[in-house]
Amino acid sequence: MADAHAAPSRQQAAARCTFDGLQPVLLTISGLGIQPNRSALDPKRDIMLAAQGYQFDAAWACGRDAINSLAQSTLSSRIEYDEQTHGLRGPLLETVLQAAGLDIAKALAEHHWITLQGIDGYRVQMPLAQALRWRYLLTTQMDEQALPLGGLGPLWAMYDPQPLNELADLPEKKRFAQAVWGLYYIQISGDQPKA
Ligand SMILES: Nc1nc2c(c(=O)[nH]1)N[C@H]1C(S)=C(S)[C@@H](COP(=O)(O)O)O[C@H]1N2
Ligand SMILES: [Mo]
Repeated sequence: MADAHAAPSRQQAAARCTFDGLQPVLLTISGLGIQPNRSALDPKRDIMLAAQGYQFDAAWACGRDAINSLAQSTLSSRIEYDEQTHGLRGPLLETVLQAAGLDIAKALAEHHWITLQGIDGYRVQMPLAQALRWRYLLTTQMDEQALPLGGLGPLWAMYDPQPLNELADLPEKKRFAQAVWGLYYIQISGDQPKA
């Protein structure tokens, strides 16, 4: 699954993922195979991560410029909120995981799991293989407008349910249960995590 874009994306994102204090971190990724650029979760500062039961010794974190520096993809999908078709844009989940140093082929071979955590406490857990097959887009824009915090953003983990067999029989509103708005944290684990 690793592609030709992996190496430049990784360098670019890593270079731009310096903590100069000017850009808030939008996304933190921890777990097996992630190449960290920040230290352990500090329960006195990482308040929401701690409140939602997480802990880690190290993690990769990045701001908006790093996300926007990655190869961008688009997705045109009906969305359940207004039942209209919209154009979504952002990097693929796979691209972001590569930027965070994950060796995708190795993680797949080892049957790793992924957790997608939203700011409101909602989370989705599935095998990494499924998440990549679903081609999650870490959506930053809808119809050329940045997704706001307090709305669906700043990151919305969205997929196109249309080609996915396991979702095809569900009523439209039920097809988006695994699309996490307000995504701010991703965890990679070796086994199915505790729900
Ligand atoms: N962050 C977050 N994402 C979420 C949810 C949620 O409660 N919080 N609900 C999920 C479910 S079950 C569905 S059907 C769709 C739409 O739910 P919503 O109206 O709560 O956004 O978003 C999904 N993503
Ligand atoms: Mo739902």
